[in-house]
Amino acid sequence: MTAKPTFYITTPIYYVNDIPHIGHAYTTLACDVLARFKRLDGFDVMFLTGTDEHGQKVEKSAAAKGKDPLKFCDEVSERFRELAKFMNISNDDFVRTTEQRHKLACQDLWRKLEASGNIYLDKYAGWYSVRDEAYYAETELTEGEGGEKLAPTGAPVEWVEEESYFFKLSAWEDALLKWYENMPETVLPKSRKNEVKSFVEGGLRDLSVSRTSFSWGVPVPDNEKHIMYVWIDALTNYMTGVGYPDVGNEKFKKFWPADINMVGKDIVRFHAVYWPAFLMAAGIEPPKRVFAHGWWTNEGQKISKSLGNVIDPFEIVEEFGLDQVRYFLMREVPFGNDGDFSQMAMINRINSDLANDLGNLAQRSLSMIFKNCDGKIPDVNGFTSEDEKILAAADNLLPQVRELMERQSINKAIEVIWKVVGDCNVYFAGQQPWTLKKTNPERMGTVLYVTAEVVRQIGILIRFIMPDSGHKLLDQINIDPDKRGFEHLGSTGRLVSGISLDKPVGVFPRYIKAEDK
Ligand code: ME8
Repeated sequence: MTAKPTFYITTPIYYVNDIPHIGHAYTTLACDVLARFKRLDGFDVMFLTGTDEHGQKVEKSAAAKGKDPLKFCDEVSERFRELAKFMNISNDDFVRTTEQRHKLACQDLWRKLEASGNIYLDKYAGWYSVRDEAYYAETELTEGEGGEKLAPTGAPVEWVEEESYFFKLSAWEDALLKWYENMPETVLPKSRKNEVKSFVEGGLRDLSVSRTSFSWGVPVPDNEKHIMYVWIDALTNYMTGVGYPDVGNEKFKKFWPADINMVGKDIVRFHAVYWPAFLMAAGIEPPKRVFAHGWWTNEGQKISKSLGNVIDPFEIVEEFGLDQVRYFLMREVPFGNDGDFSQMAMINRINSDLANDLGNLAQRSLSMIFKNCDGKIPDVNGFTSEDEKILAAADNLLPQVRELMERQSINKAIEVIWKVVGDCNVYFAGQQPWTLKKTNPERMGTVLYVTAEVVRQIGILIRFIMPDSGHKLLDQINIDPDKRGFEHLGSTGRLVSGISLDKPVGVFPRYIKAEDK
């Protein structure tokens, strides 16, 4: 048997200074959808997420709550794990940067950087933002209303002066520019690639990579006065997850380098400049792709704790349903662009795309089979050109969806699936099986067969977006659990006439506001 192709995808690891919100849920969900797609498409998948637990920001948050940092991290990290479970996320591992395996990975990477002459000891004097955990040049700063200095992100900065190790980032300018050029799709979307490219072209300064003024971090090997800069620590998690520093282990050999490091646009510089530079300097292959998606706002406003408009993913899932939220977040916005979360938009998607379009198509056709065909998938004696056209549309979906998913165009992939759902509704309405019931029951059977067959294929196809609902649709037509993979799409997996159905129950209920119920 030939080995399956592999696919390694990662989310950013989230800071535990705050509880999870919709932005975190979004990134993790997008990775889940990509990972599930690949698994269904026959790949051996490794999907990693986790929490970023070191650094000043986390240390300060723990202190503000009067908690021991590790205890504080345990609690918040657990919340991120719960969210993953709650949202049916299929991650294969969950890395915490306070784990011993991660400390070993960081220290090994550090040693490699030191041994290759890429790290030196000096003194740092400059601006630092704890909120962003980032260093800024004087020229990048702006002035706040009270005359205070602010980072380009609006975060406050403080002056830091301390002995520090530096990474020779300046030496990696050419290598990075070549990497962007030779691997044109290594940073996506293109606009993000242009952004990092011009940042590098503007000249890179060496990067301070250790701190001595606090202790919540991974100690620098052989100089424990220093802890590693939280970003060198955090980025290394992508290697920890596949067993680094043991590069001879099966996982590392199989999955490195990652196919996609998925991030939000806020942290593209860390991932598409610092990270590949660290790796190249250590003689390790950089990721195949860094994809930076867009930013969600809430009813048009920036999401922020101080504005009090943070969207709790647990709450919206309770309110609207898990698969409904998964569908909305993936369908609403072209992946890569910014998006706005609005209750109206969510309700529209639930009631129109899910309840009306797909839900009704399944419910109407399967109910007719249940009532009028003895509860069995009807026999077919030949197809008309209209039947063949809609069957072909369903049969041809996978290659189109696959091509779009290769570029992480998740919303477009959903659109092409829903185009067939729409076309099938038009087919169903046009064929009028309810009229055929009296005039030509055999033809009615064929129309119902064709519609149920399209529903079967859609049920399999939507499993990467809405795993539970996909299964529920397939349960309605009693599809064998081991016949639900992508290899059963198309004409080879056609519905078998004579299969008995149970009484169909709706899979996608309409959303009705509590006060209107
Ligand atoms: O940056 N819209 O962690 P973090 C969309 N620990 N995505 C959003 C979002 C929004 N409004 N808000 C947050 C860190 N995100 C580091 C990462 S990785 C080695 C270390 C998502 O908790 C988005 O993916 O601040 C963003 O990049 C990430 O959460 C930032 O999470």
